[in-house]
Amino acid sequence: MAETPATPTRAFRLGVAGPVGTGKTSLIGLLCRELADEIEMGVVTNDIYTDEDAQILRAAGVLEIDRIRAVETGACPHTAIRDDVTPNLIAVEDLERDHGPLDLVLVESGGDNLTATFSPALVDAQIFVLDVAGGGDVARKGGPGIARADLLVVNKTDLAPYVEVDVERMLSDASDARDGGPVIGLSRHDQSSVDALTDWVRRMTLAVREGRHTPVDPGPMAPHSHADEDGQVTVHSHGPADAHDPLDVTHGHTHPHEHRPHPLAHERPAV
Ligand SMILES: Nc1nc2c(ncn2[C@@H]2O[C@H](COP(=O)(O)OP(=O)(O)OP(=O)(O)O)[C@@H](O)[C@H]2O)c(=O)[nH]1
Ligand SMILES: [Mg+2]
Repeated sequence: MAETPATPTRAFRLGVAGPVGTGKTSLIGLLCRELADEIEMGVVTNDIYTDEDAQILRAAGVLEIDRIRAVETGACPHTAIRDDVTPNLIAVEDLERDHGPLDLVLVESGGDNLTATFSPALVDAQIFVLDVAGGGDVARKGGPGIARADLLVVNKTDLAPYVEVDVERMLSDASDARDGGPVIGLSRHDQSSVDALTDWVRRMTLAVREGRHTPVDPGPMAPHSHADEDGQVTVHSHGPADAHDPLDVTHGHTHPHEHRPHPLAHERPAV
């Protein structure tokens, strides 16, 4: 894939966000296992205080160890993927310098709540991951990631019978919440669902490579709270990525007002 004349100067950056424990690292591990023989890949993980996710992926042996890099985000995992993306951009660029040319760099956000969205300044497209264990209603409840990520994955469908979730219903609710945007039900135990995911990633990688994909901002996160390292709980919101003044170091943390969705938020990607 790296030999095509239309090869862009940098890799396709694909973000993976979603609530804690829904299976973001597992999904990235699956993609590495399935695709690393055909495309050149790298991974950047974000954890609040550790590099645990990077270590899990390295231990799984799905990718050369040095192609998996960790960013420690500090108290608010959203900031690192939305407001100050510099540490992540540096990690991606270091990967490309050390192992390039790469076709695809996967960036995992720190797991948090339903509100996480990547800035288009960091990624070209994003996957939002839910799981059936979070409840069949979650997809219907919406949020910027559920509604407007480039792909919504409903993971761990194998667990549905144990948590009494009707997967078909959850998928159709998710599709409604996304105005028909792509939704994939996934289980690592169901190869056809893994194939659907890898097909989507292949098509998106090609679309980015051929200049057919325009990055879309799903919109800002809802106001939310975090306990800081000193135990203080701060409520804050993150603004539209394109409106962020990089010189304003207080942005998003001292004025907990809401922002309107980005004007491009309803455009659909090419695939
Ligand atoms: N049954 C089942 N379990 C899964 C599947 N995918 C992931 N898991 C399990 O879900 C748990 C959480 O998976 P992770 O991949 O660590 O989730 P995560 O979203 O990266 O978690 P954080 O980074 O901590 O937010 C692990 O125990 C996985 O083994 C699946 O398809 N089926
Ligand atoms: Mg993880």
